[in-house]
Amino acid sequence: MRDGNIFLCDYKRLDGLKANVINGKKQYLMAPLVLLHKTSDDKLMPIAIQLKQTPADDNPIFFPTDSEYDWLTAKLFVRSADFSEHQLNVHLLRTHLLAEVYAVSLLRNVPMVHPLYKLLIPHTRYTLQINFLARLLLISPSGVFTQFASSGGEAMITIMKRSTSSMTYRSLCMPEDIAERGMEDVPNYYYRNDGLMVWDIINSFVKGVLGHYYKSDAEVSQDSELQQWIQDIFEHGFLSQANTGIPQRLSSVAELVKFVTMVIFTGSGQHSAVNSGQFDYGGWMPNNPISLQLPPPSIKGKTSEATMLNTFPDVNTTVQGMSTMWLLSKQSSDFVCLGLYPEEHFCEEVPCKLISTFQGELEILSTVIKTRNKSLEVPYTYMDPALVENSVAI
Ligand SMILES: *[C@@H]1O[C@H](CO)[C@@H](O)[C@H](O)[C@H]1NC(C)=O
Ligand SMILES: CC(=O)N[C@H]1CO[C@H](CO)[C@@H](O)[C@@H]1O
Ligand SMILES: [Fe+2]
Repeated sequence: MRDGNIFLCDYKRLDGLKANVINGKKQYLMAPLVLLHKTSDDKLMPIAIQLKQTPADDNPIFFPTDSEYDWLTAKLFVRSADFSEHQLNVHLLRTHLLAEVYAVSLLRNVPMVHPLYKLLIPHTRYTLQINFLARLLLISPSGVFTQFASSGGEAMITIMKRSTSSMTYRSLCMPEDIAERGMEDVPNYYYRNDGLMVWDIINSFVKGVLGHYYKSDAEVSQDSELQQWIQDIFEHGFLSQANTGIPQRLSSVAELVKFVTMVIFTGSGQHSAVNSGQFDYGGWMPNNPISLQLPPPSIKGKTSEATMLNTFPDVNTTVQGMSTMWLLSKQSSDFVCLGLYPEEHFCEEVPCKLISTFQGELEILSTVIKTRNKSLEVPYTYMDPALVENSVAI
């Protein structure tokens, strides 16, 4: 621990929730704590799992040295908790719904001739449409998530409320998020390696474009349309909670550049990272169960292959999860990749040159990632700029 080799993954947001009823059967959703060890051969391995938050006699701490099915079952409940945390907080709230907030505020407050509009509008493409479909087909009372996920229905509302309360500006800015979570030095963490490079490239581009139009901090402070944009975001996206750290006003070019970088990164690299691998990692149900239908063992030594199979969701529940993840992981036929601006909102020389520099840097990064991938047993492709979409569109 002193060497910083021990990590904790805490699903506390799922504590005390009422799980769904599926096919007339009560389902089970845990709020696990997982300890991970960074081994000397650079792997991050789970070494202890406690499935409920409060220590108790009927809440054993599982170890890899327990029986095969005790340890497997404990891991299943962790992966199922991760399904809910990932889909509702990481994916739906922190990319889809935030992207919608940024887009709606742009449409409400910023005129088409404004440089912020020209810069951001391509990064809002299809976001309102896909969120309309997600509300209709996934989280409505008859939606796939509501019907087939252990956290569907009542639990979902509580998870969304808790997730909203836990949102901070720092956690949305990748460099700060990585530092805050102590993940700077974890080996083979390609999400971080690739994501920080994508962040930096977006940041230089945004700095160039906005620096061209705003020559001083005073010009930022005095731009009433820009100020209305951020105020609307603060009020309706972050419920006027100052402790989120979300700016209520933008008073310098640097603050503006950082916020706009976060907006573009959230809709592009971050969404791709949390969206495009859903089927790769979740299509195999035991790695990401949408629901589980037996309680976890409360004492050790009672599990078997049969109890594990009975814990799995029904086949007709599993296929609903699989097919949704398959659909959402597909690249759409009219995909526009990060940095392409076919609508040509900008026509002046400086921003046009900055766009072509941006595209050149993304292309280099794409080559670097493809080369790196060649030597990986499991390639990490989700932040390859050639595969990242400009906006939250699926
Ligand atoms: C889904 O499968 C379960 C378990 O096999 C079964 O009881 C239920 O009737 C099935 N539901 C539908 C809609 O076919
Ligand atoms: C998108 C991408 O670059 N994918 C490549 C990653 O590396 C593997 C080799 O391990 C290639 O097969 C992929 O095409
Ligand atoms: Fe998505």
